[in-house]
Amino acid sequence: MKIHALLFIALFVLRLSTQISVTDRLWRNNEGTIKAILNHSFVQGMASGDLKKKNYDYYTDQDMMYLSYYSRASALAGVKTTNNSHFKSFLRIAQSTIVEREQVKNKTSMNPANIKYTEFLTSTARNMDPFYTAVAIAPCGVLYGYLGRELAKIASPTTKYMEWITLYNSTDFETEVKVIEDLINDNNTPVVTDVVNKLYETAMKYEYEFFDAAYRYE
Ligand SMILES: *[C@@H]1O[C@H](CO)[C@@H](O)[C@H](O)[C@H]1NC(C)=O
Ligand SMILES: *[C@@H]1O[C@H](CO)[C@@H](O)[C@H](O)[C@H]1NC(C)=O
Ligand SMILES: *[C@@H]1O[C@H](CO)[C@@H](O)[C@H](O)[C@H]1NC(C)=O
Ligand SMILES: CC(=O)N[C@H]1CO[C@H](CO)[C@@H](O)[C@@H]1O
Repeated sequence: MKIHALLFIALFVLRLSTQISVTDRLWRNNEGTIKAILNHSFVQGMASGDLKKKNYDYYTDQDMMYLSYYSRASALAGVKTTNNSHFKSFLRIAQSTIVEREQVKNKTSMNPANIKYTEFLTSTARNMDPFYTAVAIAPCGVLYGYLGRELAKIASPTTKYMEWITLYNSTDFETEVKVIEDLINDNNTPVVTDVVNKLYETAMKYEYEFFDAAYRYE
């Protein structure tokens, strides 16, 4: 009787744990970094409006340069995948992040945090299976959706950064993020291995450094 009860509980727990998607699990594993990003003066400064315009402009330029690599990493994963549904998703992500030349004002060169992050994305896309590229590019989108929603709740109505907040708080952006999450969750590799965890964690830490570098720019 007791053994049956234990077995039942064990099966129930197993079922519960498998119901958590891979992306939710990765998110939970990185909550410390995510909270630190939300609390960062750069991010909070966008909501309050206290962030200096000079730092925001610098960030935007860095972000455009970043996206041009992000877009190519996704396209490369698309070229490598043999699954047609994944192929479409990767190309959709690549297409939606294409940066036009005039969008990069290029008053500055890429900072070390940006170089590190984009080299990480490029080498993941070159050297690993497409699934791992999906994991490496996920934190950027998932994080921005979260920041958009959180900042929308606390933003000063007069902040000059409302455009950024509404962009990432939008349902359109949420739909784009879902494309990336589905690539990960619909895969035949539903377990969070050390490699998967490390890729996600690395990208999330680079997200922190990216905001931090823009905040420190003088
Ligand atoms: C939040 O940021 C403030 C100021 O930047 C810092 O003093 C504080 O330690 C941070 N809190 C957390 C939980 O990261
Ligand atoms: C954020 O999104 C929610 C849900 O779509 C919406 O109700 C709210 O008005 C948005 N806020 C801003 C500042 O964009
Ligand atoms: C392609 O991926 C989709 C979604 O993950 C899956 O449902 C489908 O079975 C895969 N197709 C092949 C041929 O592996
Ligand atoms: C559009 C453009 O001129 N981009 C340049 C910006 O600066 C980096 C170096 O930091 C170049 O690699 C880009 O070509």
